[in-house]
Amino acid sequence: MFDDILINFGLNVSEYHIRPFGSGLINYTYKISGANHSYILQQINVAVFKRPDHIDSNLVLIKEYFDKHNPGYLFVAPLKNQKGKSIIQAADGKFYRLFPFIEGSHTVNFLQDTKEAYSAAVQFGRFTRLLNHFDISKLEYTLTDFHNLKLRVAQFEQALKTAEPRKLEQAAKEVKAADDHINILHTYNLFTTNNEIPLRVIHHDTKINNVLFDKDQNALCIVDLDTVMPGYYLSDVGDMMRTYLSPANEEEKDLDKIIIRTDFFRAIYKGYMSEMSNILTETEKQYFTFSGKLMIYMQGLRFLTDFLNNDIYYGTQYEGHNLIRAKNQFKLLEGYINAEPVFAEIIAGVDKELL
Ligand code: GN1
Ligand code: MG
Repeated sequence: MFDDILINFGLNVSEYHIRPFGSGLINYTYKISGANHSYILQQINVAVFKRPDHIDSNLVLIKEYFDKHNPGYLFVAPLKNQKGKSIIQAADGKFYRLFPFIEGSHTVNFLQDTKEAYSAAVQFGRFTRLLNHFDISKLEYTLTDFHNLKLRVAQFEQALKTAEPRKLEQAAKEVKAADDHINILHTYNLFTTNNEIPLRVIHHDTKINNVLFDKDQNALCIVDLDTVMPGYYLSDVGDMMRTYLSPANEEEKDLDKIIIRTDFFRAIYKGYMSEMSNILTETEKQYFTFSGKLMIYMQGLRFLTDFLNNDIYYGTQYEGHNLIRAKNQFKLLEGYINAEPVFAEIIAGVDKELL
């Protein structure tokens, strides 16, 4: 398997051990381990990413920018093969890229320490800060309307029309929760039409397993760059809120385990702002806490929509998996909203410290 791809990069497959790697829900990822060097091979899911060449051109441009302006920055771009191409269509017709494996790095699926949250938030903030003068008009939208809540709500409403009655019954509580929080869409519509909220270079998938850590739990760099494209900073901060605050993640079935760790909120705020406070406009800053509501709500809707659509998007392991994920996200949303007064105090406290 993969012989034809590895040959393209001058590698002899017999010298490597290949095994599936990571816990992404979209692309297929393998670790290619060798005596001296190891690599990550990834097959792009073209059902999701219809234009793999767009992912590639974005990463090539950003890599060139970093090479010129911030040569020390660890940007894990796909490697170029012997023909100078960083994306290849293999004999099986599928698209692959090869990345260097960052030695000594590992990923985590759960955060145990606020230090990890702080360090990851610094990395995502730094990425957007370093690209503050990058011309975003050069970037392609690798997924159009990816974090467009208006569209996600419309997709949900469409799914309600076509879902099997049995599924609608099973999801009645979550459908109601989606409705109860529709004010999140109204706020979203306000900031997307506010011209003091600019588009920036945004990662769009800041969950913790997209960060590489060293053995001391310092974040080394960010990975999973397929959704790097123009967007709002709320996407990155909000998805950190969604995935770092609770000790149990989106897969957890026991909803009592979904709680909000406000000290992790503080770590995200401090970490992200240590890079971005001089870059963000005052208007953008006002939406910092809203970002979590936006992203948790959107993910709840996306899982719920996929459940109603018979699991056509997210990989699932059991019947009802996407409904469990949706329940989980709506529980998280409740907890988040209840903690908002505490978040406001934290922001005020940190701002004072930084003055
Ligand atoms: C997907 O590929 P992965 O697992 O990192 C999804 C994200 C969701 C996430 C939920 C392209 O990310 O938007 O937040 O699952 N990526 C895409 O776990 O849809
Ligand atoms: Mg990932």
